[in-house]
Amino acid sequence: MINKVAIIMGSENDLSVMQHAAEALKAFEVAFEMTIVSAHRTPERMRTYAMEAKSRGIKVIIAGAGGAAHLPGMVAAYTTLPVIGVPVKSSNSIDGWDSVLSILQMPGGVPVATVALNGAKNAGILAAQILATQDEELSKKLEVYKKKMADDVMNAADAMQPKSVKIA
Ligand code: RP5
Repeated sequence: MINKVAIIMGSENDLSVMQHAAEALKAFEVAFEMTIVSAHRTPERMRTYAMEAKSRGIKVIIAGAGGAAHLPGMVAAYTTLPVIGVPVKSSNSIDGWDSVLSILQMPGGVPVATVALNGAKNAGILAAQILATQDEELSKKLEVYKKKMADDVMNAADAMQPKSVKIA
């Protein structure tokens, strides 16, 4: 099976956040690969990885990084694949805003679809939704997922409603 999504991260220490993207993709049975690609510690690996991803069959790249989080933007510079950026609150983050703004504020021309701080779950779901534009079976799985979310809310709302009290 060809991996359709690549999950990359700047450090093994990002894994506790980035694994949520992997879990989302697993839930929708989307084949993915996951590895460490550091923009500043392995710049040549980053360049090669980004340039070769498309020819290997990858359709979407999810890239997570913390602090001065340049990995998603630099990967986006080397590929025409959609790149989803996950700002990670890491050991070198000030408060997380550094990672958010580093990934979010890409100059015009090189987009990175940025999710919330530590929002790797949404990155996985968004990657599945991008693939689902060309995959009706996957689209149906996403519809089921959304329906379950709505059902869960309605069940919680029902449980919250005060039951009528019988007065003796
Ligand atoms: C970034 O620096 C990584 O994405 C990580 O979030 C952060 C800190 O890296 P480590 O020092 O924990 O390896 O490149």
